[in-house]
Amino acid sequence: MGPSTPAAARARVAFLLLAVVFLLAVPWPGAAAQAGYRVVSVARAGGQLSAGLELAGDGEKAELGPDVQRLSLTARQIFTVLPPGGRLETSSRLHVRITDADHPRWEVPQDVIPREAPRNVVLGASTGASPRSRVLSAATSDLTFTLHASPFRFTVSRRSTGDVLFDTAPSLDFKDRYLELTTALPAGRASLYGLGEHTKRTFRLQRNDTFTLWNADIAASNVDLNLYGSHPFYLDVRSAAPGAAGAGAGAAHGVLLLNSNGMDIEYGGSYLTYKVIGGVLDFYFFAGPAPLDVVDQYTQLIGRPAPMPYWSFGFHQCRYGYKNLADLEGVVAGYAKARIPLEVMWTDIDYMDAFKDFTLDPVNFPAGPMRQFVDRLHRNGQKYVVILDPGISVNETYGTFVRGMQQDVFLKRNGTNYLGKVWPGYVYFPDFLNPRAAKFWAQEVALFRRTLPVDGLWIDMNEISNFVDPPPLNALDDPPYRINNSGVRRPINNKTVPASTVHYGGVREYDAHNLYGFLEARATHGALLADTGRRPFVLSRSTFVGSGRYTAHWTGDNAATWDDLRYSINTMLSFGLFGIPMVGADICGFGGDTTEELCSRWIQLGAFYPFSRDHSAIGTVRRELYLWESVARSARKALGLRYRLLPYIYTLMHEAHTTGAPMARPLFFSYPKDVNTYGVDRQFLLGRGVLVSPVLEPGATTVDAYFPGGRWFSLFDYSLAAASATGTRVTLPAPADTVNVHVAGGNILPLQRPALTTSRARQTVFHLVVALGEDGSAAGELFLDDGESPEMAGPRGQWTLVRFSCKAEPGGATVRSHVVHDSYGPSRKLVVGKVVFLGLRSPAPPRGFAVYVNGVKAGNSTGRAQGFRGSGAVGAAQVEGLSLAVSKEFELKVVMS
Ligand code: MIG
Repeated sequence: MGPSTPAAARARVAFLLLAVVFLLAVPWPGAAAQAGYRVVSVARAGGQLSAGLELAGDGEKAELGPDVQRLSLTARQIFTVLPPGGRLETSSRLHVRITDADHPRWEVPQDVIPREAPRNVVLGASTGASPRSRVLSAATSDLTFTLHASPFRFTVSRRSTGDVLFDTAPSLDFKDRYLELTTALPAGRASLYGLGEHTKRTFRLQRNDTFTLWNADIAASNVDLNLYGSHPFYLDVRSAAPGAAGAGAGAAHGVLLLNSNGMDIEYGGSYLTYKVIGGVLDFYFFAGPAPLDVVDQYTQLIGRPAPMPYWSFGFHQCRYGYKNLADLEGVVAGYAKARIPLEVMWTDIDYMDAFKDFTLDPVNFPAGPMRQFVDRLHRNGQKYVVILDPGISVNETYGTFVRGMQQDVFLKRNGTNYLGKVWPGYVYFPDFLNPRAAKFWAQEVALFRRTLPVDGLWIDMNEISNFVDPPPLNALDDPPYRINNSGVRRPINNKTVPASTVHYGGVREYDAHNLYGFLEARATHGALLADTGRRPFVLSRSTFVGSGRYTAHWTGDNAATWDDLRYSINTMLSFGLFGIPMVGADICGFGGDTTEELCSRWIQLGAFYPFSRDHSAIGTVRRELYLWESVARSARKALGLRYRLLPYIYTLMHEAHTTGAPMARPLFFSYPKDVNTYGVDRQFLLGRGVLVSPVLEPGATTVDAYFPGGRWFSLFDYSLAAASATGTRVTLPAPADTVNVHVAGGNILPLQRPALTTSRARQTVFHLVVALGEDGSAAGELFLDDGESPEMAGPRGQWTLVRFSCKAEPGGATVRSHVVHDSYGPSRKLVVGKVVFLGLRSPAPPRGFAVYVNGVKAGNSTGRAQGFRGSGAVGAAQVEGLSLAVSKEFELKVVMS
């Protein structure tokens, strides 16, 4: 390292030290000698480093087109402005962008991902001699960028540990329709997650995994194929710092390639290669180091997940193939009779008149009776959601079509509306990049809701799915590099809108293809918000970076197989990383005939998906949960616990909305130092400390569960299932009606009573489950609002946030509440009626205990101690008959005797 000179601090950034360090260029390990580009000029201003690159040598891969001669690179730290009174600004994000120096190129539009653009820097002319390499490093950031001059490459490393996080090969390709960049990874030390949407056999990336990103209507039952959405983001957790065996494990960072073009990403264990057919190389690095920090930093850029209405955390029932209104009514009645919670009834394309959006089949789903049906659902505290497809039937007698033509909102190719074919036959597709299309869509939604006041909308087929294969019209339809579409390098036009289609503003479908689902979700969210004034619920099949701001996601067309049951965990966890925490798979499997046992095990898992919906395909056996007694038993038990956990789950929604934290998380999110958790994908956490360990195999009556270090208590019977210092495997009983769900010591969970609807459950008293850690402490929180105001925890909103903490003392424990915010009026009427302490220590089994509320001995509470055995025993105490106002701070003490 050479001398460093302090640079002028940016006006907003006090004490920012920018070190410019001159380095000797170090060749990329194992790289071929011939170079892609070399650095010809460098400039630096504030926190930004700019460089001019020039093609070195004759270039390569001529069959993919000529190389761009001159590139420009910018690297900059992006600083987060903390709220007034906050600490020094810090940078947890590094932005590196490489583009054509002479011609503008397609980039993800600013209104899709609003972001600060790099400053334009005029670079001096090439000096002929190669400038020396440079380092961009700030005292307030853990990420260091190093520019290597000749051949050009760059590295990103973690200042605090010296770990190299990203390390590009010199063999960069930059052509008009082909960009290729490879980064080295420390095989064995890097565990990668994310990149999608793909169904994968494991959650953690495996060597030789490939990811094609090109939104397609390909069934989720296919592993390793490009599916409905595109998320070029991964999280990398390192198992140890370099050279320090085992030490420093658990530091995570994230990498986004912000690019909407088609691409292949190849993971080779020791490297990752991006092969992209357009756009620019626009990388964002997120410093972490905790996994939760990474998703926080990522969703700061791409947008926080939308708050979902409280009711959407209830159970949903759907099917493709419900015949008529009587069929729907029968299903609603079936759930009520079986006393299985049903919050939301859904209807697929069957309700439409000849598959036309915003219409009702006059024979099987007639408007008047349908309206009465929805009113009845609403009176019963239930909701109704229907599907919409983007294609608008080309039909002069269809009002929606006529209005769409008048307003000129459809996608065009070769100067005329592009004609596709989907369920209604020939269709035009609204161009959601056109602001007129979003307006048109909102009008249609509002008109339809006057006939049928649906509570949410389900948007399908928005990849866009097309039943025809459009022949190529121009070069865009057949780019020189064929991405691995559908695993067989199928043309990119296959079963979708052709790449030569033109959007508003001249944007090419070639570039914007992967954005369609995002744009439709945004329009649909806006339409519902405008018409209802309430918090929208949108479920979209197709997604892109940032879709979580508007929509939930289901994993698409899985099949009723045990493999699909298992893989649903991988996809759910991936979408948590993508900033779309409200996610679930079709419970009991969509395609094929399910079996009683599979359906039973599926609801045991699916009851803990953030989005919990049973759905199935037309022509397959029905799979409503009441149809088999054993499935009904499983459902009552698992959904019973889900409904008890609703206050906790909804509090996780608040956490997701404010910090990007996934609701369903991999184990390493809470235990990043425990490398044994990195490969766990048959179990997952809800929030920080609720562990779900489902049965995923036929015939099994036990489940092998991994419990990270600490104590774990069953949420069904409060027994201690595991306690270890560093993690342990336990074979748990899992009889037919049982799913294992445990809470980790250290957590306090807010619960309510189960009920058949969420509105009923919300009227019951609260319980606290206080699971004490080994250190005798526990903490948790409770978020409350009306569940349907558009904003969650907004500055003008009405909401309450209460934090609970507990400390064990010799012979007892004290739990305290702290009201952080309380503007939700009804919170004053809500009370905690019961507190369960798990993991109390007692020198001998207690004979009884005394309860003190705010220091005064409580006479009216009752309770019992359970599970204490022998001397130095650990057990539980349950205190009932309490009436502690949620919005008033309290102190509750139990003393064993
Ligand atoms: O071509 O609307 O993934 O959930 O039931 C199939 C009918 C169209 C695909 C969706 C599925 C839905 C089905 N749809």
